[in-house]
Amino acid sequence: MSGVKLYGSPMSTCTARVLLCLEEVGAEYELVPVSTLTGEQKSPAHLARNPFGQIPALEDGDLVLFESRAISKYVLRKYKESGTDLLKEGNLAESAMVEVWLEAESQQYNPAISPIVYQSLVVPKMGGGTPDQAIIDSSLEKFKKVLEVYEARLSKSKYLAGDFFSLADLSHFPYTRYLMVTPYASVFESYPHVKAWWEDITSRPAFKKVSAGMLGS
Ligand code: GS8
Repeated sequence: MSGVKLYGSPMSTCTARVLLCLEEVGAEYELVPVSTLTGEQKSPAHLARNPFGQIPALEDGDLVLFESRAISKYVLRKYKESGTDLLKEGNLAESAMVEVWLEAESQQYNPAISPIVYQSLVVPKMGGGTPDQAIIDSSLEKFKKVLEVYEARLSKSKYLAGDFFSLADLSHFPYTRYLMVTPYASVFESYPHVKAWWEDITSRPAFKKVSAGMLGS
């Protein structure tokens, strides 16, 4: 069976999410570089893969997918024979909890954390611009409220969806990884269960490998 092709950049958060899944299941894959630094994601060739002109996109024969969370589920389903079960689809309640915390990641956690990362890492690095402190401060307030919910959850179960590692945990990695190289990493110090969870998930070999390809490692 030939491997799948992932179009993206190892330093991009959404590409990293899919790379983690591919690594967790031990899939054979090719990472085809598409650089957002040169605007390649808007080229006709890439627009044919992702009509929104963004990375990542995945090609598996004639099947072409975009949206990193949807691609991640496809990868985990395709390679479920690997024995790595990060979706728990054999159990109705467990799989529902995976979905709940995946939604929490994309609808609550990500909107709060991403402006902090964007302002403090991307703005100065990419254009040499000055971070907007008002955006950082209001996002930090929002993020702390989200972390309070996570702290309560993780004081009851080892991982987000239950006492098992899942795609829900994995999906939080890319933006949190970048938060940890900003001056705001210390925000986690006030949430001991969240901090312990972060230390646990980042000790996984797949996380170490994908992290090494990201900025600031
Ligand atoms: C978001 C993709 C995205 O924002 C997903 O795949 O999950 N919901 C989508 N991609 C970014 C890089 S993420 O680090 C991107 O392609 N940015 C360049 C652009 O928008 O032109």
